[in-house]
Parts: sequence; structure tokens; C-alpha cells
Amino acid sequence: MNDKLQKRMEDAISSIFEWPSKVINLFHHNDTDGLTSGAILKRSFERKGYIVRNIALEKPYPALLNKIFEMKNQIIVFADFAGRIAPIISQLNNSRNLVVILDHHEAEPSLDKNVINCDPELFGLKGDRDITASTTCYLFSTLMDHKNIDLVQIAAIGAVGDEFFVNGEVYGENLKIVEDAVDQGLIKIDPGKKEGERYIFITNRGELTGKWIEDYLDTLGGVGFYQNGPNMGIKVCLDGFSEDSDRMVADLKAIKDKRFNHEIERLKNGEILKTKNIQWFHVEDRFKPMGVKMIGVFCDAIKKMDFISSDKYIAGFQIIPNEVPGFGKIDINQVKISMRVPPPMEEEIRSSRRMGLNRLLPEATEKLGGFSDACHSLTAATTIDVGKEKQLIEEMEAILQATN
Ligand SMILES: [Mn+2]
Repeated sequence: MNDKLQKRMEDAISSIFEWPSKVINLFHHNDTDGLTSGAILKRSFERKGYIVRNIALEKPYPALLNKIFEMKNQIIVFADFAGRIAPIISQLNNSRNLVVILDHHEAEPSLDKNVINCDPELFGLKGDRDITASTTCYLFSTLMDHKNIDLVQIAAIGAVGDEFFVNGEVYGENLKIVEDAVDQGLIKIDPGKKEGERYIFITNRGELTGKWIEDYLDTLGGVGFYQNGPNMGIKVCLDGFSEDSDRMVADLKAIKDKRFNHEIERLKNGEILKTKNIQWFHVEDRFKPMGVKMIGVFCDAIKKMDFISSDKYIAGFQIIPNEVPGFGKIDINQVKISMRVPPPMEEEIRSSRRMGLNRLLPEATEKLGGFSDACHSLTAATTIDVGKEKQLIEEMEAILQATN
């Protein structure tokens, strides 16, 4: 591993061991990478005698961060997010708690000695190629205690699940840990296959592909976000598949199909609004009780359907509930927008004939004081205040028309 990253992690570990509290407040993302990260950290800290309070978050919204940093004298760990907002966290923390960030997204250095940012992006690794949060957390846990190498298969599930492949294979640090899992007899590789199908995990349920496990965990974490799905996902990572987890996944998939089909009917019946370059719709709270990741999944699901115009960007809005499991009521008062493009436009964006979503959406969002997070050229999502939806569409049209 990178020496400087290792040193940073070792500093973080000794700071935790020296801190007077024996409780870890663990906040982790709710996708496959985030759940596997959470599972690895939960087990590793529990082995050291800590009480772990883990809470899955879809995003570290500002209102949530304010609430979290009402704490003092605590140990707080963030996994699979927060690398980029280390400066904001530093300000909010003001040295009162010990904070460790184990992320792999774009990163900024911390400004507080008690906020230790172990994001590998700060050390020259690429989070969208070399290393997932699960691998970052696994390396951290093996530095904490070498015997945690038995958690390598969980790390590999995250490494395959985040879908950063080079020529159909995982790469860099992710590749090293997958090879370790192969050596331990926990993964087999099917050389005839690519990407998520290539890695076969040996589980209590027999041999399962990475893709299959990813779908299972994403369903628990994303569809089941408001129904204790993330904790079931962590339990699956640590203890294996069970009848309970299977039943939960089946129930959640049924909810998802029902909500999606209902919405597709509405859109087919004309509930889709069109401007010059954008086709958009609002699901309000009709996706309840699913998490807000589902608006992006839904945009993906419909982007090839025949009621979709092939030459307009696709935008869907979903209201973010004012509650977060583990926190109770919290005034977020925001709406999420997810964007995709129909397949014919993908090539136009790749060849720069049309503007990528990574520019269009964040620029418009910023004008309205919203919160941009993960924006790529073909998939993007941000959040804005409830009530500004139409304005956001107009801002995007203005940006597009100004550049034409
Ligand atoms: Mn990740």
C-alpha cells in the first residue's frame, strides 16, 4: 500500500485508541460499497471492544451534518462519503470530536487536527479506478489488527460492486485484495466472463457472482433504506444470507416494481413535461418508502422506453423525506433531482457535441444554492430546496441556450 496513506491510517488508529470513548459513531453509505465498508468497520471495532452505533446515510446533507456535530467528545467515522467535505466537517467539528474519514471519492484536506482524512485520493490513488471505500476500510482494519484479513471477501464484494473496471477486471488496490480473497479460497475467477460476472464468491448460499450480490445488497440498502434494509445488508455481509434476508429482498423488489410501473403509466399518460432540451417529471413522495437513490434507478430504467424523446435530457425529481432512520425527524426540506440521457445522446455527449450532465446540472444547481455531489457526464444528481424544481429546469435551459 501507498506509504503515506498507510502512515495516515496508522495515525488515525492510534488517535482512536488514545481517545477516551469506547463508542464508535459510524456513518456509512447505503450502496454495496458503503454497506460492505460499514460491515468491515463494525466487525473490526467490535473485535477491539468498541460499541459501534452504525447509521446508513444516502448522503451527508447539510442538515444532517449540523445534527451530527451537535455531538462532542465522540469518535465519529465516515465511510464511502465525506472526503470532499473534510473542510466543512473541520469547521463544524472545531476539534470537539475525533473524526476519521474513510472515503474514496474526490477529496480535500482536513483543516482540523482532530479530523483525519484517510481518503486515498489525497495520496494519488484514483477512487474511480484503483480503490473503493470497502478496500480503503479493509486496509484500515488490517492495520488495526492483522487478523482482520478474514474480512477480505467483504471488501471484495464492495470492490466488484462499485463497478470500476479496467478491461473488464478490477484494478489497483482492488485487484490486490481480490487476489488475496482468491488465495484464501473465498473467490473464484471465471476467465471467460467480464466485470460483475467474472468474480464468483463462495458463500453460505454456494457460488454467487459479484453482480448478483451487488443487486441483493443494493436492494436492501437503496429500496429498503427506510425499512431497516441497510442493517440487514450489513448482517448479510457479516453472517451470510438467510431466509429473513431473502424475504426482505423479495418484498422490496415487489414494492419497487409496483411503484415503478405505476409511475411509468403516469408518464405514458402525459405526465412528463417538455422544454426545448429537457423532459422532466416529479414523483413527489410516490416512491415512499423507498430511498431517494431510486429516482436515479428509475431514470435509468425508463431511458430506453418508447415514450421518452430521444433528443432531450431526462430529469426526475423525488422529495427527500424529512426523516432519517437512526435520527428521527430532521428538516431537510430538499428535493433530489436525478438526470440521465437517452442512448442516442450518449454518443453526442462523449464526443462533446452536447453538454455533459457533469457541467449542466451542477452549474444550474449552484445558481439556486443547491447541493451537488456525484455528477458524471451521463449520470448526475443534486439536491435543491423544495419549490425550486421548475426554476432549476429553466436555469439549465438558459445554460444550454447561452452556449449554443
Ligand atoms: Mn464507493
